[in-house]
Amino acid sequence: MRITSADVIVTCPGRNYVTLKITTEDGTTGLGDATLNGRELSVASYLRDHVCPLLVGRDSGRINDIWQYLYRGAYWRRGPVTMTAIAAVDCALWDVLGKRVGKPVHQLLGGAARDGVMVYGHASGQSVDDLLDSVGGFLDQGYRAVRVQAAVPGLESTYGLHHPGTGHTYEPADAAVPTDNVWHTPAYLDFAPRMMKAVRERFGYGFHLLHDVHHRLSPLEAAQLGRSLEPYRMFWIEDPTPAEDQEAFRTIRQHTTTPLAVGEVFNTIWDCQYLITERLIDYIRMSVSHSGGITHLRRIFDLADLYGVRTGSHGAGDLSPVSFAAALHLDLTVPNFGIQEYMGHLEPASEVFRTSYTFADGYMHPGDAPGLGVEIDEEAAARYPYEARYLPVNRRLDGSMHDW
Ligand code: KDG
Ligand code: MG
Repeated sequence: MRITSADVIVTCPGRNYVTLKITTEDGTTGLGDATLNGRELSVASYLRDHVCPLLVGRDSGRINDIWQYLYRGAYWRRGPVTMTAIAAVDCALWDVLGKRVGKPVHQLLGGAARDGVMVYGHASGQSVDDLLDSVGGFLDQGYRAVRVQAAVPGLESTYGLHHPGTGHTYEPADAAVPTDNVWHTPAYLDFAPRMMKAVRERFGYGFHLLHDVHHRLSPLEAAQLGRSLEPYRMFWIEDPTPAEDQEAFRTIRQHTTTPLAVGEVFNTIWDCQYLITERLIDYIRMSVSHSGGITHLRRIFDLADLYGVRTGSHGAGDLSPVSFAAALHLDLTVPNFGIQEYMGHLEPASEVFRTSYTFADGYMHPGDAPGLGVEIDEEAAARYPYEARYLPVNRRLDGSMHDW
């Protein structure tokens, strides 16, 4: 079935989302998420100016060929903008295919390998007491895994805390010019084990405990952190060091048994090949929508399976419900699934995106609607025009830049 149009929808219901809508000659539509936080318009332009015109007239069922055509055919390859754009096309084509044959995408991928997808929620607090309340709330809702982040005493701001009034969704991209945050590693290294101790003392060991370091430590600092957290039996620590220095993970691994997760800033199989084949990580956290879509992420997960690395896909609120649904379909089918991040979306996102995924007892399911199971209301999307918003930046106490 030929593609007749490919349109880009940019909307800001709570935060910016870029969505690609592909339409075929029988009127079937498919959606792909093209959101790249803080760089949204670059992907919108890549699609509108360079990809959409090339899609019209192509056979929507030749998903593998279109993927290769966009990847090899651009000559310039890899990188977040390119791979997010390709991902949007890929997911939209899987959505079209599912709707045309009347099956959910997970069935097209060979069917479910599990009954549900274990997700982790995001507990956070301005103090340890606040954090404990937040963790308790997630456990009461049935979550089996919780990520914990709390304000580091002495620092004015800390990564990963939800804003008052936003429930448990944290949204750091909140300013038209990036906000300056201040970072001090010794304060963090002192606080992190005390935070985990408080959580385990209050709630015990009957659930998975996760934590995101967000690329802020040196290899030896990360090794110290990993060791200091060993008594609390973490499910993982995420992004302990800046992800591009892959040898750093060998250093961390030599010193601690705390499991390591990384990948939300990676875009292709080449970015994680070394980490996986050298067995330097335990979980690969790439997202469907920043890593070339279902077609490419599936290959990455297969490579990871050969080396005992499990999946733990990025599922922050800056990936749209379309991306989240695609992740759930893939998660349901892969043998080496580990866990899925679930942050949810700020309102009024549900006015714009109608979803069919469900949560029960700590597990999510993408539903059995044909395709990905997400629809976009374009009239609602038009009510929320794009707003320039950036992630914060981090500076050390002496004013020099640090990784955020
Ligand atoms: O856009 C950046 C966010 O997606 C990122 O800060 C969220 O680290 C993140 C996570 O683990 O969800
Ligand atoms: Mg993260």
